[in-house]
Amino acid sequence: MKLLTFAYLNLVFCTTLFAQNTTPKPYGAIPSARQLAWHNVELYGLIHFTPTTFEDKEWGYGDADPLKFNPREFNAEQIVLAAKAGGLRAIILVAKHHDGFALWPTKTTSYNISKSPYKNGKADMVKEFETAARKHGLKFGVYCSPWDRNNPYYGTEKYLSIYQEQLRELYTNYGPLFMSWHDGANGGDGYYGGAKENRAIDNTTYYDWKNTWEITRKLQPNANIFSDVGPDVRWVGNEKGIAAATSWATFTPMPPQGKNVAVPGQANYPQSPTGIRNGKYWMPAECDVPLRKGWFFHANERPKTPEELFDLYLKSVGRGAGLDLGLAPDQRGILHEDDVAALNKFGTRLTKTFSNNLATKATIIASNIRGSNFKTSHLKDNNKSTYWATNDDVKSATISLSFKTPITFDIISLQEYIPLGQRIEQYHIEAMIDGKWQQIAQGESIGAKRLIKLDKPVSSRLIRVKINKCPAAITLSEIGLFLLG
Ligand code: FUL
Ligand code: CA
Repeated sequence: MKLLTFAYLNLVFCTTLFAQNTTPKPYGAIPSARQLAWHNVELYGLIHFTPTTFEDKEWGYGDADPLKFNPREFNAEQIVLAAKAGGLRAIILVAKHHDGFALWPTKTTSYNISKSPYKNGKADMVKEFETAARKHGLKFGVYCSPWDRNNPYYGTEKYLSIYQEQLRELYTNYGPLFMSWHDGANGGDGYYGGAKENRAIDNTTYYDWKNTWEITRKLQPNANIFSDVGPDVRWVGNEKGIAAATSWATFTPMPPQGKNVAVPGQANYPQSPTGIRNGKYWMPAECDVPLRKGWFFHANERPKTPEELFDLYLKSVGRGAGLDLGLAPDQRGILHEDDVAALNKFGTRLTKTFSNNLATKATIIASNIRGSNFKTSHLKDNNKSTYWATNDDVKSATISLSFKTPITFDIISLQEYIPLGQRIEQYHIEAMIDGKWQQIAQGESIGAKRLIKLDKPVSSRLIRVKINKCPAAITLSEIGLFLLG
């Protein structure tokens, strides 16, 4: 009995001494609840459809006759369903582009949908998109261009209150928004109520972003504000749809030389694709890219192929960023058949590939386990909120996966437990091939998700993930091994 008590006490002592069952301390900047919800979306769409579509332009001058905006077959559900088939989990509607035409019956300007023949001027297209998106389980967001080439007051103080009122209308009448998207193009030539002139603004002060974004926070507290400089989601710095191979979700927006504030339109672009290791804020990148060449529909352009889209997915979502795919309805008011087909094939490929995680069949052991709350089975339970972690002083570790029979895979997926920050700085992956350990992949950043596509499929019974460098206890919430479908 005495011996047993001693053994028991010893066990308790050792467990408390060596195993840490408490949550690791966060490292660096961490995501807010609204940003975590954004990370779950991963893939979404950006819809451009205004009179500009009927002019075959990319930037409407602001003088298009609203009578031109007459999409006879407009069908928000067709567009939303095509997006959904492509694996998109949300859509952002350009409610007003640079041409200034509002797709909703705004009180702020007469240049809006009520002047178009569509539904005899009785329509609200923002509502139609919102309703269709929610009906099919997609989140909804809006883009309202700060630059307005139609508005006679653009450039004056009065326009700022018009713009802010437009945001208020959009934030009040269309349910909870997952994103409020702000482009950085502002100032230049335009129609401006007939003035037809060039109007320059000082973009460091004109839009009063601090107070303008207060409106977002107040009316849509869960909406992620996107711009060149965040504050929730930053522009990746290109419109190619790709983040850098090493990508950090942290960022410190910096003013360009000679300026003292960082605002949309003049961000620190060189570091946008990579982010900044140990940057001050959690500010993950969004990779925006149109499905076709332009953001608006042009009959002479073709959609990207499903293969190209999958590659972009690997280089955006697979680098911890979001992929925002531009969808351009044509003059009928629906997505072209070719776009529907491309989205459909892309979506099928995503489902086929990622629905079968071969790692779930593995026995997984790790060189260190923080405690029973952080066991290795958490790495394959298809649940981002459970994770494996090491003790505080263990900053490199090996996770070994063994299978009864060899598995064949060509995509590796790793996910950090990001509520505690982006921690891992270097890793490599090995597989036992022909009786020898061979390195099959290596990299630096992981973050929300890392997808690594191998040049050719690997067949093996033993795979190990080595985390070589981490400034704090390591956390990993999921490991996936997939074969391209
Ligand atoms: C840019 C705009 O100038 C383009 O027209 C497009 O809307 C793109 C998504 O954002 O800043
Ligand atoms: Ca998990």
